[in-house]
Amino acid sequence: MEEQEDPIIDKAEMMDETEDVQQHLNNPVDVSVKPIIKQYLGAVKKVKKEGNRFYFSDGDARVEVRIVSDEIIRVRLAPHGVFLDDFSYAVPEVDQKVSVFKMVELDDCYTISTSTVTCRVEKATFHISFIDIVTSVVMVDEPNSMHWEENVDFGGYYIYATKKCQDEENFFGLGDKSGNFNLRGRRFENWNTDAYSFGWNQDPLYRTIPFYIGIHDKAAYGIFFDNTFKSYFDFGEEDVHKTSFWADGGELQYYYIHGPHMMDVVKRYASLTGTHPMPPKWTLGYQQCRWSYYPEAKVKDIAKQFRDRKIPCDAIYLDIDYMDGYRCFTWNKKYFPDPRRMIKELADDGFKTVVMIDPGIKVDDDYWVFKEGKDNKYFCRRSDDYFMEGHVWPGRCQFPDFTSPKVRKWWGKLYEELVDMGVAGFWNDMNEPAVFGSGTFPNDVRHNYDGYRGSHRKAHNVYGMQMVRATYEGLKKLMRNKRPFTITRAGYSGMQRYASVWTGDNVATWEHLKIGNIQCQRLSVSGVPFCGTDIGGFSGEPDGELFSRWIQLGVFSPFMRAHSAGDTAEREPWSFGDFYEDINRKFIELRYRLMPYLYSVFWEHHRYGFPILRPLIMLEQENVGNNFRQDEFCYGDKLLICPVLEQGAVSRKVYLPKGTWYNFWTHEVLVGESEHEVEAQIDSMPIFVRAGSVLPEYPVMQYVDEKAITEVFLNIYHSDYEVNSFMYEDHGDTFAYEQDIYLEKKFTVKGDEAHLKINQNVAGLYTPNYELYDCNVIGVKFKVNKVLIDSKEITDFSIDERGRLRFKCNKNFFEIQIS
Ligand code: MIG
Repeated sequence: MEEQEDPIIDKAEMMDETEDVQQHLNNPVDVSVKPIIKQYLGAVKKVKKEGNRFYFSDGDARVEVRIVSDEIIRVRLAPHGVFLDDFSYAVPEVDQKVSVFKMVELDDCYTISTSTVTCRVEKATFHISFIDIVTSVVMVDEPNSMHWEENVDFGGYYIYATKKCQDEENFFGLGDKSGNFNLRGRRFENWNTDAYSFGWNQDPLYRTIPFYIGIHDKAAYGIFFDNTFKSYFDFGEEDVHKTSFWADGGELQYYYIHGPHMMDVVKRYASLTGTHPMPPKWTLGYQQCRWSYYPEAKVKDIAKQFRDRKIPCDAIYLDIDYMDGYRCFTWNKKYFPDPRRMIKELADDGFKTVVMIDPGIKVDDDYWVFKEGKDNKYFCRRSDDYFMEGHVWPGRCQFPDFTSPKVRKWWGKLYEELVDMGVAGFWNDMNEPAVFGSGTFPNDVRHNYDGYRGSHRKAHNVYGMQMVRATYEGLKKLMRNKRPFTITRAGYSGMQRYASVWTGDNVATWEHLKIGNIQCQRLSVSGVPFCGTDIGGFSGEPDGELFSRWIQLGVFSPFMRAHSAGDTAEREPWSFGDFYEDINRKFIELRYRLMPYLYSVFWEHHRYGFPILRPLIMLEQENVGNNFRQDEFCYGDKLLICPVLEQGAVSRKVYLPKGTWYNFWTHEVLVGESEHEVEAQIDSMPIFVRAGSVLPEYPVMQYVDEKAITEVFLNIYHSDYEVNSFMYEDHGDTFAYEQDIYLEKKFTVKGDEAHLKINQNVAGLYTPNYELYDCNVIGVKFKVNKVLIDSKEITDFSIDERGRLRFKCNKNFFEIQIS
């Protein structure tokens, strides 16, 4: 943080903090007699600057404007002058690098400007607006925007903020909603909920991400309302001219995040809340789950069928039935007499074992986990000091308070035996938290909240995130330098630092295929990259066609797992007969072929904050007016995916964004900014590759790292304009990348009617084992005479039956020239 000179604030009186607090304490609000009244900010009377924070006061209430970075500004409100402790589970560190900012007092307002944004505070009305210095796009408070109501039931305040909703404005984000991608015209609630068999537009669902992106006049900005209480967003539903957000408690605190591109906003939100660590590479493989595979013979049979049928698969899941009476961290010895041996045998065959762990701990004095939790007072208690008890799978249960650092530490260690046995991944379910009957905990349950104590009203939405955080942090220690793999159902902003997510209990319908497709895109732009749906649908029965279409989409879900409820018919890739089995195999194989690309895209997320899935509007922000082609998206920035979501479809309409695109299957070249009807028989799905891409490909394997790679295919797509591609490589399962042990390769492709040039730039400390690239150059526009690799002519090239120019070259090449 660079210290700034205090700007001159002539007329503003410096405020005396102690006096303010004292005044508030002397006049406590008597909630028993006071009717609910909305309270508003008066005119700005005092201003004070402290480092990168500016305090504005109307004499009683105070507003803090904090310059987080050149592009992020945080606003907080203290109704009676006293701010809450500055603690957040979402944002580990508020301040980022700030270069220069400056406050100026004008007749009617104060302005605080960084190099990109001006925040303006009106003296008379206390309205706050943000003006993008480059595009002049604004986000403006509505009259009486920030206000509050005393909460007579619980104490504290209901807090509100209202902004102007521009005529042409559209809204995106909020992570876990099940309707159209564009949120305009709708109101939402955030309260983590076990939403079994949820439907289109059902709200709330499992996760809370109080972050949205507004776009108008072709420019985007973001608002992150970092409040864990039950919160609400209204995007012009109640009043088409207003956007509001409010919460049932806590502090009115939000970050304004500057654009102007949606990608900028998403990346900056990631700079606040973090990105997903690099996952173990095998977790990008296909994963097979069911409620539940048991006993051991069944698990083994499933594994064997994958190998016999040559359908790649990396993981098999054990749902709750592997436990002894649903007691976490135990085994049902009847079903699994020797889990260590079984896990080893599965591992020898290339399968990782992933197991379920729930938060509910069975009340049973003979059960060590319960006893430890009880003796150490790790379980949540009610306001009258009785334990919070509820029924879940094991029967009567108590629940660890994961918002306590001590409890998290304990919980993390409980995984020791499972890790030692070789379990490779952990699946945390029911952590909304879900309780049979009542749904969740009562509001009065108390939580440690990392020392900032509070009731369940404050802790509910972070309970799941703190559970999986405890899991992740514990595993990280237990596994030494290996990458843990965790999956969570519930979460809050920032959960991506600890876990992947699945979208919960969806349904085997075509509508749910559509919901899931949008949901994953929405999670992606809301900071949660490693997401996927239960392929096939959790409840209900898909037919072969629906299952295959879901597998096809699933290839392009960052997390690819088939799952189904116990009362449904068998649900493996071969369950629908040979015809569909072949289609499913072909697409699961595609996932493995694309592995080096998928892994590189993950790195781009981890390192630079790019989302993995990029909705079409992220490519063409000008097309946001409606839900235009919300079913298409890019995986990374090279592959455009157009899933088939209609029963019986044999073709579909696609829109290709700006640029030149190759049909992945046929290599046909199409020019963008146009619509096309493309063939999409059941054994195919339209995929397009951006011209100029270098798409690395592995040979098909039955599981990740089955065989040592001896050659990597490079699919090089001719382009008339210069295009860069990236490829990332590392050990695949360690944290060595944090010590910079990885390789980042940059390929540049540029061609014309007579030439094509491919450059490679390699940076980093990792050395892959293979020596060669098997190059396939697609779309060369001329008859090839000469191929030069680092200025040396090679004669060993050919044109194959599909017109591709093929040759091998050393992986360290610098320049390939084709003419
Ligand atoms: O009450 O563990 O969403 O994936 O198979 C149901 C059994 C509990 C809900 C999860 C689902 C899982 C199931 N669980």
